[in-house]
Amino acid sequence: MTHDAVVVLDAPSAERIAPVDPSSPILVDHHEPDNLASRAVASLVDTGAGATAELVFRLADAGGWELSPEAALPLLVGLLDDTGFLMGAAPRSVTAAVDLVRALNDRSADLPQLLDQSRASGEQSARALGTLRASGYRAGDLFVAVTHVGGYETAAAHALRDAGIDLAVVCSEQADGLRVTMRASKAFVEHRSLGGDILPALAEEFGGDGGGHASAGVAELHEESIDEVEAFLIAHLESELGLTFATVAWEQSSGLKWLGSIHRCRILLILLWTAEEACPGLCGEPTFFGLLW
Ligand SMILES: [Mn+2]
Repeated sequence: MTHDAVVVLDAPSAERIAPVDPSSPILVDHHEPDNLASRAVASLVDTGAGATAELVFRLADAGGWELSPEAALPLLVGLLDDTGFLMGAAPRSVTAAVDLVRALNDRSADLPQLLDQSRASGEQSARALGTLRASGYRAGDLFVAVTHVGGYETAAAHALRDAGIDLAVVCSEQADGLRVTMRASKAFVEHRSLGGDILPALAEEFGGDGGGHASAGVAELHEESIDEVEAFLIAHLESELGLTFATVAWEQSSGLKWLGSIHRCRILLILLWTAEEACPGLCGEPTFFGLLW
């Protein structure tokens, strides 16, 4: 196939677009830069952009190209979907969205069905199973959860994030290893970037590819054991952050313990009462038990 140029969109590494392997691509991306950045002949990379669609919009805008409704529609869907409907988006992303809405014209009627957010049933069970299967770690205010699902990894990660977990790690088995999907809180990102630090470190340890954004990313690892990945990740986080993680297991609260001991007292009393009934005088005055009861 002959071509003048290869434009790579929304992918920072050659591994992410394999088996395509362009030697000198034009790169448009908003992920943390990886190995495609050094071989690109021209690039528009901005990790502050809400979506790669926003960068395409900026190119069109800067070039003075007219945005047809047919072009504006997918760009707007990309921008809204990638930013979670502009939740926490930068002013520049919001401005781009407004311009794209304006360019929609009669295609605006197509928007609702393209942005349908109702959850598929598989997504619901991934959220539930991912949460139930999670093992938890805590260091001070920082919570980490590691879990595994069969699919809808992103949904499972969001469920854990919704529950207040700072670093949600969702593993899923693939034909040749594990996919590890991560989402992180702002508090976590202040320490380390998922796409810049954590996921590449996993890929380096186990082989494969890892990257993405500061707070969201994925690694495809040549490793089948979730336990191995989990152990390495926690040890890596401990050495990188200078923290010690404790596993979070279910602990009986002191109130419940107290209720438990009351329950044990009652069982003891019933036993004594029964003994007293069987052999009167064995435990002293029966009315004493009656009062206690
Ligand atoms: Mn994106």
